[in-house]
Amino acid sequence: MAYDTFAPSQDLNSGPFSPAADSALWRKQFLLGAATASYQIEGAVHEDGRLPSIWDTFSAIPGKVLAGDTGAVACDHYHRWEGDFDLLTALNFEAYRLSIAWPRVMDEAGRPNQKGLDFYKRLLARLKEKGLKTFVTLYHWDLPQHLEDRGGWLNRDTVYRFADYADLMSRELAGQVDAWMTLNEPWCSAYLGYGNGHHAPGLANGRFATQAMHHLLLAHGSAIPVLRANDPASQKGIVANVGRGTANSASAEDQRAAHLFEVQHNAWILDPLLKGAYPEDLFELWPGTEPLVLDGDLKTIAAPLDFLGINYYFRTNVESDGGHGFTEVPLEGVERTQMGWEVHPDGLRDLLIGFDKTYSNLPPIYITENGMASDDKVVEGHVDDPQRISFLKRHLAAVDSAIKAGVDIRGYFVWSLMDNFEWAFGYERRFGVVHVDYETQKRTVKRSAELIAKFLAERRLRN
Ligand code: IFM
Repeated sequence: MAYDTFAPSQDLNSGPFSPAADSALWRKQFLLGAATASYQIEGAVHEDGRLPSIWDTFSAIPGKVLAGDTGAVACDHYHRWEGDFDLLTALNFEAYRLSIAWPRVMDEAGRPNQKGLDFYKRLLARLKEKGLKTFVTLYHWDLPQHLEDRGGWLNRDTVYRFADYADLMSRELAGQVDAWMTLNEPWCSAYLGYGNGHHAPGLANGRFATQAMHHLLLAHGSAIPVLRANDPASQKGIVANVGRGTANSASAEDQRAAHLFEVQHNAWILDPLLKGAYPEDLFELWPGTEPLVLDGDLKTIAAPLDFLGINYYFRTNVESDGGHGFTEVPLEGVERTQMGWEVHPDGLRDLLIGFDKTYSNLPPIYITENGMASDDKVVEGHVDDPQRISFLKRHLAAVDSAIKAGVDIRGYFVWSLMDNFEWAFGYERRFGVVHVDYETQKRTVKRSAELIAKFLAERRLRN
């Protein structure tokens, strides 16, 4: 597929990674970190008692992942984490977001796997020694396969298993975690995993998607009081990926289509979390897919949050499909990334300001992921990634303008610390600020990371 290319200007290529002088990003309290996820970096899928996850199963099926890639080795972070953490500090990051692999820490009977627990204890202890804030996601898509064999997120029992898992982890890791996130991007787990089958476990049924979403959100809501009881000093939240939808024309039908796009991508998750109800429009879009909701479920889901994690990547331009839905109309001549995703920083600002208006109880926000993939190459020991530098600058400026408009945003995590297993796209798509050579596992700091490190060093001196 050919995408509109990005032409780097001298300024974007080598200019300072410096927010404006009056930017909130200079404040010490605004956290700047890097994010990763277990299955995407750890590898070591058969070591120390780790059980198979749905991604081991799914990626082993021919045709599901580009080039037949799997997370079996990934960045070999399970063995190389010390060096990776040295990079984190060399780059002056102040916070690190990681996820725990559920199949590494619990066996089929729900008993702890000590070796798996010890791995994460060592990681968190080292991060604390280095003075980094620790943000820990409990579920970043690697469901134990034995739970999927019993219906996965379609089975209400998985909700209770998740609460047990949250209980174990928060008892074991209490005091080592600054912020817990129950789920990463339930939209992807539900829609891509059970609605269109692009992700594990690969099921494709609209009714499954809404039921899986309900159970995911219920698992989140059931875990929050458990986390509060076991680890009271930490913050508790959830991470939602949000999408900006814009209308292809000013017609009422296309405006409605853009609204429905955002209902499907954002309100589907944020309304139950923050209003205790699913948006009615959702079922206009997908008639007959209402999930089975038991008394009290929505109250559980709407448990108060200490923060909301927002992941943002791109905008989608849509028009009415002539019925109750929308179809994408890709814009011509716009800048895109290696994923084909449009670069649209204003979408982030507009969504943040919109959420602040829509939800009177919107908790403080962390941007828990933002970044882009490019086809980065090591040339004479260096990786030039001008588009990423420009992308990050513009998205940080969008965050800053949302803060200036009154949105309470406390931090930003770049996705990702290093190139990694990009799910159905395997290793081809490189999101890292550190390059990984998958043959040798050599890490090379990209130019974008050098500039972030410079900015953070300067900020440290000023504060
Ligand atoms: O790599 C993913 C991550 O696991 C979840 N959020 C989006 C990223 C880029 O696709």
